[in-house]
Amino acid sequence: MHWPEDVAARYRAAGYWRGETFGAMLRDLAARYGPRPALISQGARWSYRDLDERADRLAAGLLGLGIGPGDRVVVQLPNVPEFYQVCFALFRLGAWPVFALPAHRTAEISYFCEFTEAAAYVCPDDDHRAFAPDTPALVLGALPEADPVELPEPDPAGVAFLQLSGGSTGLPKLIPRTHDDYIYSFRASAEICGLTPDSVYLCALPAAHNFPMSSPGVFGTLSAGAAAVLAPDPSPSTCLPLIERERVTVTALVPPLALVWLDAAGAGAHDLSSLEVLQVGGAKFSEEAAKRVAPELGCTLQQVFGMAEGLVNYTRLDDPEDVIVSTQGRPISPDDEILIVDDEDRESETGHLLTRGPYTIRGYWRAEEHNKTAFTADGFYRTGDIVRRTPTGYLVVEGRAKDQINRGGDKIAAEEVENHLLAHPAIHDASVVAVPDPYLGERACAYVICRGEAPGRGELRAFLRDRGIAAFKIPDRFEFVDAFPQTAVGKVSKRHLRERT
Ligand code: J2J
Repeated sequence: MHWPEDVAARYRAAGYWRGETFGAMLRDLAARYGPRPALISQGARWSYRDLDERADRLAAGLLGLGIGPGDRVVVQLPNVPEFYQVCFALFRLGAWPVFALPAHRTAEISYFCEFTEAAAYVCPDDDHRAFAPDTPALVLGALPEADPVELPEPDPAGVAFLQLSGGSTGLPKLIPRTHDDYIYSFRASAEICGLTPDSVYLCALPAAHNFPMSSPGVFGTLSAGAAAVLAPDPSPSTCLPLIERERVTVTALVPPLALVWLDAAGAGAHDLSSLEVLQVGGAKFSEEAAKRVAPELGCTLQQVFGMAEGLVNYTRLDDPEDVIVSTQGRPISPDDEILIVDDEDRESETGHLLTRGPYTIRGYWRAEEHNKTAFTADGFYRTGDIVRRTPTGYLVVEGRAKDQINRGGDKIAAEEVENHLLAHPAIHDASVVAVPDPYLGERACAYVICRGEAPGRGELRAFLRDRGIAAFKIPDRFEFVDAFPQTAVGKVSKRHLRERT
């Protein structure tokens, strides 16, 4: 699962891995920036010192409940300061947050709790307890706190948390990130994004997602001594007033939200003059939309092409306009290795993106079989993305080989939804594919072969909702067919299905 020792030694020698833990980082930040604002939400303003002290008190409270090094704790919280308090408390204990998204329901949460043998589930309210009835729930507003205690320092080379993979398989995979590798990725990101202690980052996307967490996200913001403003939702009606009030300098969006913001900002009701950088990533941002950002919002666009498994690419703030609008950027690190290959793993101009580097995992957690195909023998991660590299080393995302739908940045593993559909007594077979959509980029369409009479579409939606899957995974469309087109080797041809729509 980890990097080979000689490679790790190289990353340390190069200064990427500094042997620093999250807990020590926050201690150091509190010493340097104590009274300055770290986290700002609608109801609260926490200084660096507040965050540091609250993390200590919560760590002591959790320890009192028996939570300790290596324990897994599923964390599902909205964008509130307590999210980071929980993270840092667990980091200090050496316990691992397992990051769930707010949209997750029983199917996902119970799976994470069971698969990770979680010691606890941190959730926003009592209603959420039902998602994981067998795991002790810790509810926001009643988190256990106690007088701080001395704790041993966790190993900086060890796992800090498990991040969620976008996934393409029946069950979501978990991504082990270490203190060393993750801290490097967001410190370097903060530098690329020009963050200083005077920057103000708005976290509009769900805090648990890798993009607003680390690219540079809230962790990168804190590492720079800057302030992070937490928005309860990403709508322009919530966020534009926050930008005006808190003088936000940088924020991150997925493409559909960027479109909505562009339209809302055009009305001119809010002073957005503080905004210097708008990051857009998570799904392909069309060149046409990208060209609107600078003139209409008066800030620099930064395209971000990243993944929770590691590799993150950015256009640089001083790149020429045509590079910013037409590419998805270049890697963070000089030691990010990029390979572009055809189906036979031969180097190719356009093809599958493979990558290896100082913050890209070498294997998913407890997924030995899957790792054999998701990684090459020499440790490259097969991203499942189809890219092209420009002569100056920038990547352009051209498509995707993995069996996934990218619904405006929300990732849906086709197989996961197909398995749920197959549980319906009237469904003989199901195949879920992406169909183009002008707003979301892609939507999900389920092709279904029924036994006898087809159930109604409303019934199928209700069925999936009752199975307890996140709402964004429920297909936007259902098409009933008699048979699926096949490939030469007799598999379902998703390419032909996509072409039907
Ligand atoms: C096209 N596809 C993109 C882009 C991600 C920063 C930013 C995003 C993520 C993220 C992240 C894309 N254009 N600009 O973790 O730190 C698709 C690719 C990629 C997958 C990863 C970060 N930006 N994608 O989106 O783990 O298919 O991470 O492999 O959720 O999103 O999804 P995820």
